Amino acid sequence: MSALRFVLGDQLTRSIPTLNGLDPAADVVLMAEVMDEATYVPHHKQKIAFLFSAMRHFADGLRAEGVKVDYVRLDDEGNTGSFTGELERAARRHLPDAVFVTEPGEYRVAEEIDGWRTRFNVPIHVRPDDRFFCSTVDFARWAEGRKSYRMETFYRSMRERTGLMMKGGAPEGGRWNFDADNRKAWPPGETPPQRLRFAPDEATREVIDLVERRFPKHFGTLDDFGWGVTREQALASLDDFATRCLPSFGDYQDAMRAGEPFLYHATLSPYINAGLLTAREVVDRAIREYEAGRVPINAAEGFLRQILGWREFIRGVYWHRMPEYKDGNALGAARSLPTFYWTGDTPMNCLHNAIEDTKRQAYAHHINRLMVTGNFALIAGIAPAEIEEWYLVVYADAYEWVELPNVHGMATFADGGLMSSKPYAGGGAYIDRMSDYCKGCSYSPKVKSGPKACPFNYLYWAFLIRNAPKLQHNARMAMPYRTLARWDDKRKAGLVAEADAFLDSLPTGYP
Ligand code: FAD
Ligand code: DLZ
Ligand code: SF4
Repeated sequence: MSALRFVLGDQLTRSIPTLNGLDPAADVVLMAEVMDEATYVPHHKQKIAFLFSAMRHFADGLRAEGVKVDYVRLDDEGNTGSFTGELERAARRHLPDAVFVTEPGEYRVAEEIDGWRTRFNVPIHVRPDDRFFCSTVDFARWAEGRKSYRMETFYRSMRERTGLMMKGGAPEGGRWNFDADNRKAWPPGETPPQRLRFAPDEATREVIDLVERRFPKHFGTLDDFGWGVTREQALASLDDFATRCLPSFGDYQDAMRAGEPFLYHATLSPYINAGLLTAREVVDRAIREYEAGRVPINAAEGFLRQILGWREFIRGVYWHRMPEYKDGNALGAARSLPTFYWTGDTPMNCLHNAIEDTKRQAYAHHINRLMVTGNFALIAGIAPAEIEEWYLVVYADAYEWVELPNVHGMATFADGGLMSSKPYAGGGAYIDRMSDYCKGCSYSPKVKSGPKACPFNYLYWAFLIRNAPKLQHNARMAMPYRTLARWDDKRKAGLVAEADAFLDSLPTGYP
C-alpha cells in the first residue's frame, strides 16, 4: 500500500494528521506552490515569500528524515496552478492506493477537496485538523441553541474543559478576566524591545526574487522581510517573546505608537497559523513563565485569552456559520474602499501609520487592526466584501478562517451582532488616549467639526445617526444615543453632510 500525503501551505506541522502513519519506504508527501493560492486574493508579497520559504524548509526537513517529498515549485514546468491539478499530476506519477490530506483552513478549499472524491479513482481520506483546542464538532455543540455567541462565555467553558490556569475548579487568581488591568497607554520615554528578526537565508532570497518577478503588483514591500521560515526560528521567536515581552504584554496590549508596530505583542500569528508553532506549545510556555513567577497574572491570563479564547472562538464561528456567514451586511454598508488603504497616503496620521506598518511588515497589532483601519471602515460604511478582501490580502497571518469573523463580525458588525454585543466604533478621543498618532496629525481629535476636525469624530456621529434604527435600542449604545437625543435635527444633518462630503472626496479603488 502506498499513500500520497498532501500537505498544504498552512499545515507545516510535523504532527499534522496527514502524516500520521507515514511509511517512509512506500509513501510520498506532496507539496505544491500554485498560482490559484497565490492569487485568489493578491496577497502581500511578504506573505507569499514567508509561506513559500517555510514550505521549502519544511520539505527539506522531511527529506532529511528520509521521507520522499514531491515538491512542486511555482516555476516548475507543467505546474497546473491548482491543488486539484497538482494532485492529478502527482497521482499519475506515483499511482497511490490512497490520498491523505488534513481539513483545510478555508471553506473555498474544503469545497475543492470535496470534489476530489468523485474526480479521482482512489480513496481520499480527509482528516480533522487536531491543532486546535476545540474541534468544529465541539464548537457546534457549544453553539447549539444560542442566538448569539459571546467569546467570554466560550472562553470560560474552554478554561473549564482544558483546566488551563484553573485551580480547584476556579480560575487562577480568582477572576476569569484581568482585562481591566490591560488598558494602559504607552509610557512616554519607554522604548519597546528590539524584536527578533531573521536575515533571509539563501532559500528565502531565492523566493523573494521569485515573488518580485511573478507578483510585482501585489501589495507591500519585501525590503524589511524578517520573518522566521523554519520551526527553529519560530521557536526562537516564541522564546524571545516569552522572556522579553510577555511580562509587559498585558499592560500595554491596547497601546499604539507611531513607528513601533510590535510593542510587546507576540508577532507569532504567522507562525501559529502556518503550523510552525502549535497553539498548545505557545500557551504552555506562557503558563510556565507565569508559574515560575516571571510573568504577572494579567499578562499570562490576557495572553491565554487571546489563544484559548479568541483564536478558538473565531475559528469555531467561521466553520459553524460558513458559507452564509460571508453574505451578511447588517448595516447595509456600501461604500468602496478608499485608495489610501493601499497606498497609506492620507493626512490621517493614525491610518497612515497603521497602513505603512502593514506595507513594510505585513503586520499590525490588534488595536491598529480593530480601532484604526477597522473602525474607519465601520464608521465610513465600507462594503464588507471590500474591507474583508483588504484584510485577507495585507497580513502575513491572514487566512479566511481567522480573517473573516474578525472583520465581518468583530470590526465591522456586518453580522449584526452574532459575535459582538456592540459595534467597536470610536471617535478620535480613543485613538488619542491610546497612541501618540494625534500629536503628528494635521487634524485635532478635540475638534468636532470643520477643516481641523478629526474625521473620526464626525464620521462616528454620522455613523450613529445613519444606523439609529438598527442600533439605538442596543443597551450598550445607550450613552451616545442619549447624547444624540439632545441635538437638534439641523446639527445632526450638518454632521451627516460633513461626513458624506469627506467620504465623497476620497479616491477609491486599487491604485
Ligand atoms: P498578540 O496580540 O500578541 O496575541 C497573541 C496571539 O493571540 C496571536 O498570535 C493570535 O494567535 C491570537 N489572537 C489574538 N487575538 C486574536 C483574534 N481576534 N483572532 C484570532 N487569534 C487571535 N489574526 C490572524 O491570525 N489572522 C488574521 O487574518 C487576522 N485578522 C484580523 C482582522 C481584524 C479586523 C482584527 C481586529 C483582528 C484580526 N486578527 C487576525 C487578530 C489579531 O489582530 C492578530 O491575531 C494579532 O494581531 C496577531 O499579532 P500577534 O501575534 O502579535 O498577537
Ligand atoms: C496562502 C497560500 C499561498 C499564497 N500559496 C500557497 C501555495 O502555493 N501552496 C499551498 O499549499 N498553500 C498556499 N497557501 C496556503 C493556502 O491558501 C491554504 O493552505 C489554504 O487556504 C487552506 O487553508
Ligand atoms: Fe487619527 Fe484623528 Fe488622531 Fe489624526 S487626529 S491621528 S485622524 S485620530
